[in-house]
Amino acid sequence: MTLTRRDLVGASGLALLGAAAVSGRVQAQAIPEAPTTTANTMQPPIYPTSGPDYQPVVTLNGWTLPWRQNGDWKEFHLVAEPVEREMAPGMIARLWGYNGQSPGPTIEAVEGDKVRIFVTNRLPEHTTIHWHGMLLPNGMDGVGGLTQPHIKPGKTFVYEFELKKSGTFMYHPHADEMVQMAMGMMGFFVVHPRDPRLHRVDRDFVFLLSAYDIDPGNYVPKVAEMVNFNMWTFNTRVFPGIDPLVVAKGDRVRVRVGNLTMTNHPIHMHGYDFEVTCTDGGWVRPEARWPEVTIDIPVGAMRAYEFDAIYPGDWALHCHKSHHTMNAMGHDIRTFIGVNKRDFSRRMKRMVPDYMSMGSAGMADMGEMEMPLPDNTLPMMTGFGQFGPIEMGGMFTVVKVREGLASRDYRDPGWYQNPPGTVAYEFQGPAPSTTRAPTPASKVKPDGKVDVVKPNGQHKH
Ligand SMILES: [Cu+2]
Repeated sequence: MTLTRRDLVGASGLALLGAAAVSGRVQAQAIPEAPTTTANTMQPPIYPTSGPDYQPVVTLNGWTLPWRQNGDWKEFHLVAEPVEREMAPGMIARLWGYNGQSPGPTIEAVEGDKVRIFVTNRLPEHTTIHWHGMLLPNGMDGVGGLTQPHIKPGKTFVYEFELKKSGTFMYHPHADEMVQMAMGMMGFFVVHPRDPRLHRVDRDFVFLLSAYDIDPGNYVPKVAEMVNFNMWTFNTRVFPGIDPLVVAKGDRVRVRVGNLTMTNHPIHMHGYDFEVTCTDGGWVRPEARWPEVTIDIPVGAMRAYEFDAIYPGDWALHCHKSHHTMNAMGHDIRTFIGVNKRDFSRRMKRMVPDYMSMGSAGMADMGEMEMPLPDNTLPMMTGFGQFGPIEMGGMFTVVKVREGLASRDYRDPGWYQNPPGTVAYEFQGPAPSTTRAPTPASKVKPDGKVDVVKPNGQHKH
């Protein structure tokens, strides 16, 4: 892991042995280190070395927060601070996050654990952390003003609670929420069952949906935006910057998706059907599950789905709102399909040499061309696969199911080698006839009236 250590108060592990018996208020000198990372690719999961066994989650383009056992307590340290996040090669966003990145690190623990979470505020304004979905004492719920005083800049607060149930939860500020969430402050909190056999899977992926409005050439999101976001992300990354989900054939796989944007996202996975097995409210009873290929993730909610990875391949996983698989898109683009723009382009090029007309036959040409872009933005449709341009952006990645991967191997295996004879192919026989029956039954006349041909051949105006 590319972690660097930031020891805020100079407390060493040895000095803390005396604090092992602490059961209530924690002493000031006992703040654990706050690990930090600038990595934007998936860091190896942290396997449990003591206590109940569990299959740790992997965070797409993210990492898991190391903790310290202190007596009965698992201690974590989150630092709210400004961060830089590369959304994909070619674009950096200046955001707020936790411990060096947005989203913050995934917190992982076991049902029944007592957790003590130190939160240090290095932002220019106050903050809090709300533990979304957790059952906890009211005063630990993290709603600034309602359940606790705000954490002022430079201050550290302590949250302490027992993990009453396993499941998938999120954390985010409940202070100046519009700004702080629009700036990227959020993370996952996964609680594993105490019984290692319950809900066991072989691979367990987590990612958060977040959205930003960053104009080309800018670095900071517009925080007042409510509707017109242009960067639709998995864990604050966009395609082609999103890690693939690498899976061994035969694995039982879980994908946990949380939505902290301001709209719903129908998450669709190709090649499989699957079932929702967990929401942020808890596990779904087996008799209450039904098959799906697309799961709508409501705003402020989490859905986890599971499948048996029996079909090898490179299977697309994406939001089904097609505008959400685009990067930095201008919504004022007109539709030019069917319009001949040759004359117009020639005249425009005389005035603007870089001018490029597009869209007369659709917009697929945008996926192929390397247009000159302003600084710090990304092409709207991009990414190349083994057969050509993928023409995607935003909320899109690939589930790579392969035979014979080692259980802890998450490295990108490259493109799928399809068995011979199993790829769609070009027809090589005689060209199809171009004569077709005339189908239009109406046409617009020069005076603007529509000429409708009735079935009996008479014209009606
Ligand atoms: Cu979407």
